[in-house]
Amino acid sequence: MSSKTFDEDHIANKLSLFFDRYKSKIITFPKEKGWMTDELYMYQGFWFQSARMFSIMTVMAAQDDFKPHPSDIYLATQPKCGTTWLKSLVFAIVNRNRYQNENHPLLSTNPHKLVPNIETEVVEKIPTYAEGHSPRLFFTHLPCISLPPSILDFGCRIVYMCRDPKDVLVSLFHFANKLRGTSTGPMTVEEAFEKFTKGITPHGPYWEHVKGYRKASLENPSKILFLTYENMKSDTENNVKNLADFLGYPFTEEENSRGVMEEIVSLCSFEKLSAANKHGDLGRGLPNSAFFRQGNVGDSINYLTPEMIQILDDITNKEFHGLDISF
Ligand code: PAP
Repeated sequence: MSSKTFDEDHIANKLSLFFDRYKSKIITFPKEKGWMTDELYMYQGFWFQSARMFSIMTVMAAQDDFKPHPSDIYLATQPKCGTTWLKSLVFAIVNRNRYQNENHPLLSTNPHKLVPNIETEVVEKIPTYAEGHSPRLFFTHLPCISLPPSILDFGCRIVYMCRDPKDVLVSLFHFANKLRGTSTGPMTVEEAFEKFTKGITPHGPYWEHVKGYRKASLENPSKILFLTYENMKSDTENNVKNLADFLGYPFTEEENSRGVMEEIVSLCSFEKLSAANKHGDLGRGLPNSAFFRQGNVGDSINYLTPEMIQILDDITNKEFHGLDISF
């Protein structure tokens, strides 16, 4: 008898259905060796994984099958730019009248389970948080150009968070090595650096992904909020206040007097969330703890050489010139 659960069977069937649907297209795409999976495929100018839930297949299925609503809120990042933190903050802000702090879902459930991803929503069968909630809250790693078009046409609100590419590289390097099978063996920092600078990362090139959302946010600031991990770290309270205003959930005077915003900041802190996610997993070999390593700014200095840092800073300065992005 199979040891797999019903949901795993459902997911496997859905993924194989998508594989049949898209394989004739996928085999024509450029490919490169991946970080965590065998291959990355280039589609619409970006690299997508060949397997796992965030893959070229679920990206294409999300574009074909996902149905946005005008009132939806979308969170977007590249991997390792603060996804888990952003999901928890927005979930806590939007649902602050629904849950009490002592039995808040964030203290027992990984933020990735609380805010569904549009790439995986088309695969999962289990009812998600989004069902029966208005506004629906979704997350995506998709680049701006690859979003299902009605998200932008409807003028849905989007919150994008990016992070200093040097720290993204190092965070991704650790994450990938945690997830790589023993047969593949760990990758070296040099390998990771080479891939990253060439733009070969899941959902990369890093710089193109950021530029797509940055330009869209400059054109439409009332609909697309652009945040950086570093700024969120250095001034969490002001950022959370702005985030609540942008989402249409401003803190009231009465809430301010009760310190509700400060409670949300504390609930979503690295310390609280990492303690709540010490055990358990998201299924498919992904431990909850893999999303909590250090949560600091500037850890890259401990892994990258001064030459590597200089090269990455030079690329970033050139690519982001005139876009008013600083870390
Ligand atoms: P994902 O895109 O794969 O979901 P994501 O959450 O963006 O991953 O990245 C994890 C990073 O966010 C880790 O960074 P590090 O490797 O440099 O330490 C993780 O520690 C950090 N992180 C997770 N939760 C928080 C938090 N509540 N506050 C600050 N940083 C956090």
